[in-house]
Amino acid sequence: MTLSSFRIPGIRALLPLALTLALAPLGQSANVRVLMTVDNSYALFYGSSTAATNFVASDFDWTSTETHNFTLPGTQYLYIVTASDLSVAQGFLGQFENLDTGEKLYSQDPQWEVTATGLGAGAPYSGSAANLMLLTTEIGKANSNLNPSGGWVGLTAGPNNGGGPWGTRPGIDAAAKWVWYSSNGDLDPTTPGFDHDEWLIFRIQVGATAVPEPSSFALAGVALACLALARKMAR
Ligand SMILES: [Ca+2]
Ligand SMILES: [Ca+2]
Repeated sequence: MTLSSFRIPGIRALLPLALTLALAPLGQSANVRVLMTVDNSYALFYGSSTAATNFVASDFDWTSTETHNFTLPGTQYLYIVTASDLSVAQGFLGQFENLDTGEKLYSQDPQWEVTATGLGAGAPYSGSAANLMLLTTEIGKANSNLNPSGGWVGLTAGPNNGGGPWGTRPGIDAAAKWVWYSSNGDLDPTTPGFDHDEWLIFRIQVGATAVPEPSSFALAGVALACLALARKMAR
């Protein structure tokens, strides 16, 4: 037995382990706190970029602020389904905190995307299998740009919390703004009441680690070194 043929199997056995450890920290869970309300109704879900997998809550009263605390299993998308009564005003107002990193952002954050289904009534407001499938289907259409908004687009901000016609919604910072999708170029689609191709879906990615932790770099380096060595010795 030569030296090289003895060592190669050992290195190859180590490779999957090293790669798994390197990738694990990027998908770590995130404890999230959401304070929000919508004129007139919403449902909060999370899932992947292509599917809604979990229902969190729904609410049908714009005057009440809801608090939702939950743990995301890893890097996920929050999905917020919204619809209005097409009367007076419509808007989504909220603040979102990652309790692990201390990050906080508002409903008008440029990381949000919005899409318009144009389906009218029948928005998914529960965690039933049918509703998860309906939302997932519409996410798929948005990802393929096959809906009235032409896919995911930027949202349009209206007044800050405290502005009309809603007044101050309790528990949400004054820095947060009411937002909506503008189907007609209206610079403030939150008033007057109008059907901007409802129902809408807002989404944002949460838990993404922009810069891998030092341990990830180190482990990835080990994996790459193993790979390079294995290739060299296999020649
Ligand atoms: Ca509410
Ligand atoms: Ca309304």
